[in-house]
Amino acid sequence: MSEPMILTEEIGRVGIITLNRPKALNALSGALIDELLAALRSYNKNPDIGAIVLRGNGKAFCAGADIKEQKELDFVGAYNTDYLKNLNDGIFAIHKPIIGAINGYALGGGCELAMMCDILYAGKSAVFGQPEIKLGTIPGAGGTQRLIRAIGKSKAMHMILTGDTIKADEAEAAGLVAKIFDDQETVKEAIETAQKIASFSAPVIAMAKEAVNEAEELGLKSGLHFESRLYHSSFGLADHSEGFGAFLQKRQPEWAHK
Ligand code: CO8
Repeated sequence: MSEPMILTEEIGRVGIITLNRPKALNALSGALIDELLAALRSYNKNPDIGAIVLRGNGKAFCAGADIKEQKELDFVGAYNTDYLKNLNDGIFAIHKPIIGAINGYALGGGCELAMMCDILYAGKSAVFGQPEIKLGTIPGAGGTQRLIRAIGKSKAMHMILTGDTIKADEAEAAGLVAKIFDDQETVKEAIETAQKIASFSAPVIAMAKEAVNEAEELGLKSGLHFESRLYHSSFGLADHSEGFGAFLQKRQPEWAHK
């Protein structure tokens, strides 16, 4: 029997998803993406899971779209099947926070997959890049859109037009990743942070994630309006009453909705 391309494990309220094609540096084949989305959707609807950690097995987080698979596609084949478009759409629909724990290469679609996560932790070995230009194509899963938001136009343009990579320390300085660690600590730290996030009220965490993500879609006025609406909605939750009451009574809150 062939190895599953995605491994899952639960620690407390955290679901850990591992890309498991180490011999191909976890390249994103259509089959791997289907398994990845199934695992994410399963955790998304599991009330025992509050946050998700995404990592890669072996020396790469992910080396991008499967080059052998993409080589076989022409324009019509890619267009008619919306090739790999399901990844962006599928991850966009996940309400629970996803922390990317990046060790080694995050290239092309791998860098784009990392940027689909909500928080990025990187090991010192991490290398980020959009090398598609060297293959005669361009980033196809958000690289031209998300990288500019993460690190600004000049650095994003430099990476995309030259195919040059950046290492973990530069990625942290540029704001692409939240924190860097020794490689062996990356996943552990990501899980600890995910446990912390999962300990808060689940609907409030989902609201916060949605509001932050909307900032990328909306102008400031609409974004502030959207935030205000969600903020006021949170007043209707039992967890709002509990959180404020617990603070005033100098005790730890007990969330009704985890
Ligand atoms: N696809 C398929 N196989 C790959 C890929 C890939 N992207 N990357 C590496 N592999 C395979 C190699 O072919 C090799 O297989 P084999 O042992 O059978 O020859 C194995 O993984 C190990 O790779 P290397 O021997 O090359 O390992 P090195 O340590 O020498 O080099 C590198 C590591 C630098 C990461 C190198 O493998 C490399 O440059 N890989 C390609 C990276 C790249 O160009 N990625 C962009 C791909 S295009 C893309 O992602 C478009 C985005 C589209 C959107 C995706 C949405 C989901």
